[in-house]
Amino acid sequence: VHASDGLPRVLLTEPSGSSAEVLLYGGQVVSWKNDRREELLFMSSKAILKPPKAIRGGIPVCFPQFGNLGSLEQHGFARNRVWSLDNNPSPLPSADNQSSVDLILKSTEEDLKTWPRSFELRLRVSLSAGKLTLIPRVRNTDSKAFSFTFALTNYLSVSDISEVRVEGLETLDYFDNLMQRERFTEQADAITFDGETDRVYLSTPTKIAIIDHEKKRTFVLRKDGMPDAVVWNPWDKKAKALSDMSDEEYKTMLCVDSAAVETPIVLKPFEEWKGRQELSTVSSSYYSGQ
Ligand code: TA6
Repeated sequence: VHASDGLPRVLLTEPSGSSAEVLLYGGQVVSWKNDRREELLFMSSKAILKPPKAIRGGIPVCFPQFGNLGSLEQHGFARNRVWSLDNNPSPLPSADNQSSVDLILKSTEEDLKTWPRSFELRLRVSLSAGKLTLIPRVRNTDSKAFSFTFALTNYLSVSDISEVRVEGLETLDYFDNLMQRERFTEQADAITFDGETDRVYLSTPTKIAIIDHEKKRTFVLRKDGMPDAVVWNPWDKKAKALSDMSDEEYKTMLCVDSAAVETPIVLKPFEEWKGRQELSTVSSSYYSGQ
């Protein structure tokens, strides 16, 4: 763990030359570089890497509430807390030639005031050639059941949002956050972007492809335990309104989140929920929807 700018972080590397950086603040991945040292995640040039502000980029963890669907601050408080290294992670099969770190956030007296449930939130971040895997787990350490909503907000770096296509969400139902969460059904071909987009797609398939024509790169998101997917681009007006995003940066980012939003996850005492997401990149010429 090193702390160049006062923020302790873990640097993961693996033999083929890719790397990832995870901050203890927010348990947040803030960088994922491929074997050619290209940064694959978006990080705003105006991101504020200082508590209690959420960091505008990388992969923020939204827990125990996605969005402003409940009484907590937007996206809950896990991304605004300092996590710890989890020295005794419950045994998770760790595949070989992986480089990984286990982080943990436990409920504090302070948090119990705003969200009166005691929990242990764990996150394993694993790096292997061409793949970044996140395994979140939530254990109910309380004496009564509780429910929560959850998301991993993947800020993907793209060359030009107007050249990006998303495949895998065709014909699905979605809530449109720009239309008071009214429910719509996606049309039958890939999603493209020409304006502010803020949707929660429901019961998505396990694989979603984000195809960046210019960079000839396709991100493939595979997920389990998180049935929904959020697709967000603020576009120009909303980007101008965000103090931690410069006016033009919306053109080079797209959020595609693994999420459990429509149906909150319910845990009985001592039960544990486990999610999983794998982000990988393939060259778009190679990717033909397989
Ligand atoms: O991911 C969708 C969303 O809820 C958008 O409505 C937008 O608010 C975005 O999250 C970013 O939220 P944040 O609190 O990180 O500024």
